[in-house]
Amino acid sequence: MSVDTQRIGLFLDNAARTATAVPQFIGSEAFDLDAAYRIQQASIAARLQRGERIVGMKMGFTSRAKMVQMGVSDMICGRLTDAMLVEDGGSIRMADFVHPRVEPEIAFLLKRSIRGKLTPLQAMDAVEAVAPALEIIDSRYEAFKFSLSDVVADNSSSSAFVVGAWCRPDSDLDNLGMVMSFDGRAEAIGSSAAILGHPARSLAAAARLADERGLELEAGSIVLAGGATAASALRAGLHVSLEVQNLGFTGFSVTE
Ligand code: OOG
Ligand code: MG
Repeated sequence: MSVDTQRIGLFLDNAARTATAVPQFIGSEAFDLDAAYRIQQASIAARLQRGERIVGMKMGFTSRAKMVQMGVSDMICGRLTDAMLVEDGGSIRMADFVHPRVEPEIAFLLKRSIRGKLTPLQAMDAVEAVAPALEIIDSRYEAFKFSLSDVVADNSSSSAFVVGAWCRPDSDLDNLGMVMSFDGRAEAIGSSAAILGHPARSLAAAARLADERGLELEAGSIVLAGGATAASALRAGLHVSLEVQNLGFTGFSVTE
């Protein structure tokens, strides 16, 4: 059975652009993971055609909390574009999303391209800076329900992200406290250790996934290591902030 990856890619891109929920691909419409990454590529091509620029990659399902929340158990990746980047302290509009959620993450900035099989230490060697980050995920599927292939096709729910001030990568990242707050009250508390035991492992996995899927992770790219806790639903009026021990703060507001 051949899958029309181009058509589905444009369909999902349109769902994202118009903030419209769509049904999952089930039964005879279902496709495998290879097709899902080709669909993701087709949806990204549509963004590039509109003038967006790739700025990096996000890793998904790198913590148990995320895997359990979404009922999947494999790591995935998605692409980040400049249009998804929200200024630190800036705001997003609920109207631009279907049913957005937010999760606390750690971001890496690369000074060299990485690709293929690397140890976490080798991957860290290519890091220019690290920062606290909040990822706003927004599945285009109804009720935020999907199979692994569905979510990969939907660019792994990428929709927006906020990155705090960059820090030198010398502080050890292996067990940093992470507190995500809603209106100043702790909403989710975790540790960077929740991300594969150490976020550098997620970076090494990103290099491997990029290689497997023919993607580039060039110098200057941002890599989001994956949510350290389950994601929380957003609503208009909220102010969201994240403090990561030793790395500092980031945050944003939500309007209607
Ligand atoms: C898929 C994206 C997963 C993460 O950090 O684990 C992800 C989703 O949960 O909708 O971004
Ligand atoms: Mg994420």
